[in-house]
Amino acid sequence: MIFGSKKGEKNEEQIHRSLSKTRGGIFGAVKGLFQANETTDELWEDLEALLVQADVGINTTTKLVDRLRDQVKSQGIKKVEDAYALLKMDMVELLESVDRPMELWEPRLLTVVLVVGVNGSGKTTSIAKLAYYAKNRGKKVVLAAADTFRAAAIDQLKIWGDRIGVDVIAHQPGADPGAVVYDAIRAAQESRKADMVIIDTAGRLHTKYNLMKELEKIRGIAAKQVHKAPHEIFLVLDATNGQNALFQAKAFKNSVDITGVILAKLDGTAKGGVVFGIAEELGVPVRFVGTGETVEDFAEFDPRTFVESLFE
Ligand SMILES: Nc1nc2c(ncn2[C@@H]2O[C@H](COP(=O)(O)OP(=O)(O)OP(=O)(O)O)[C@@H](O)[C@H]2O)c(=O)[nH]1
Ligand SMILES: [Mg+2]
Repeated sequence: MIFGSKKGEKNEEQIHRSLSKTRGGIFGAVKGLFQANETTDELWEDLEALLVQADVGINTTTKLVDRLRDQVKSQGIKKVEDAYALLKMDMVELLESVDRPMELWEPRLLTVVLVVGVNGSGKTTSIAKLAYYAKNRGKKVVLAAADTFRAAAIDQLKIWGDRIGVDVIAHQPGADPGAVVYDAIRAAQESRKADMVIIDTAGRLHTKYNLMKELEKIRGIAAKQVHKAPHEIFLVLDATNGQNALFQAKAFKNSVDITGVILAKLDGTAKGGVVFGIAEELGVPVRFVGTGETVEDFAEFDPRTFVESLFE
């Protein structure tokens, strides 16, 4: 599978494999629409219905379909297959329009990554995957167990840390998450001589207000210790949650400056269209996708690979 992305063949294969349900289902049907003889109003209506069904979201669907219809008209496109090629191009363009340089791999003394998201979204697993991915790229990683709200969260992160051979800095359940972050950054700078700190945070507190205040505090602590930290704030979303994931994302985005999305459980959905809603409605790039339950099931997102894999 060579789509020509810069992220490598293994990466492409993982994205492709994780989209098998989506490809076999709704996007297979989208492809089928373009086997018609001509572009008709019915085609546009069916396309709209399928994209909404695929979790692309009404606003984003309307934009994509209106744009395509206008292009077909203004460019005098007659062949349905040309319209199909244009749809794919528009989809790639939409995803690329929110792309920007990733800070994660920029050379600096210490990179601090804050990971946020509601409980159950796949946050802890995604953190372990990201740590493992970075480790395989030669980075020394320290994990900060700053979800102190639930004892199980600390244990779970420690288990992952053991499994992938990455140090976890943790305090007791109920401890101040800010203190955990402070210690983790110090340990990374001093005893551990690490390149990257990845911070796990609570997904739920007594109130949403408390949660957002806590994230703000953690952010402030990191910023005082390390120049321009946190360098990335990744929001983990569950792809199987569709429009609900987008709704959650908006709530987080209003409080913290998310720099990218990690879309977990892409393999678990037959829809996959939420990626377009994230780009269009959040204006934030998807950076990584979770493609299964093992620590290796993780890929760097690439717009072209993603769009090609929806159909082919
Ligand atoms: N198939 C699949 N399952 C995943 C993926 N990522 C996470 N999971 C599963 O989703 C479940 C929840 O993942 P966690 O990482 O524990 O999620 P969390 O957000 O930390 O949830 P809490 O338990 O509330 O802390 C687990 O059973 C994971 O194995 C993925 O990319 N694909
Ligand atoms: Mg967790």
